[in-house]
Amino acid sequence: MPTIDCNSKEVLLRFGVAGAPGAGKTQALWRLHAGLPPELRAEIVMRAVGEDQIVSFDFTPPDLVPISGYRARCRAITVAGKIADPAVVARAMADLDGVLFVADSQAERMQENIAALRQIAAVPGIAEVPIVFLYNKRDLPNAAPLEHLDEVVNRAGAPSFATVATTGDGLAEALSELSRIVLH
Ligand SMILES: Nc1nc2c(ncn2[C@@H]2O[C@H](COP(=O)(O)OP(=O)(O)OP(=O)(O)O)[C@@H](O)[C@H]2O)c(=O)[nH]1
Ligand SMILES: [Mg+2]
Repeated sequence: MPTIDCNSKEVLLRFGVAGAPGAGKTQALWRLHAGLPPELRAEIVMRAVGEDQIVSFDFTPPDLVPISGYRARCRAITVAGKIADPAVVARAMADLDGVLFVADSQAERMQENIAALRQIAAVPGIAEVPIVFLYNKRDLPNAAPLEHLDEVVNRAGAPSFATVATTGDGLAEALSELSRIVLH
């Protein structure tokens, strides 16, 4: 559920960036940040929780008009690197308003994609939260066809975008779709 701050007249939304190890979550987060106009984004914040690190930044979605004087402030959140404590992921991914799921397009990574989907699906309340898929690493020669990803990771037919997180291709479109779904 969005948090409403009546003092600053802001609606706070939490977007989780989830996906298999090495799928491109960190790259996607940094590229999304770099792609936003500086006046619409705050600095990237890295917070250590035990041995794990939560990476996040706040932004105002572009092309968004204030509703009854309230502005949306969004926070993109991911957990960095090898996960030492799964409870840290569960906490970082709690109370989300939207999920960007980064799927690794490489044919041999489908089991890892499925395992990561199961992990996010286990977060309480997540079934009601809008999800947008990033079919990432489209530049690699061993990328599976998009239709294969639809079948394997996205049976429900949620919106999906072909992305290359290292160049930023497709990321802004995916974020803008998620913001649109969550805010409308
Ligand atoms: N060719 C290619 N490489 C990518 C792409 N996205 C990410 N990578 C590479 O894949 C590796 C993993 O990317 P990360 O962004 O660290 O992935 P991650 O999901 O954050 O990984 P963990 O935090 O370790 O789970 C890095 O070497 C990236 O440069 C892509 O679209 N194309
Ligand atoms: Mg990472």
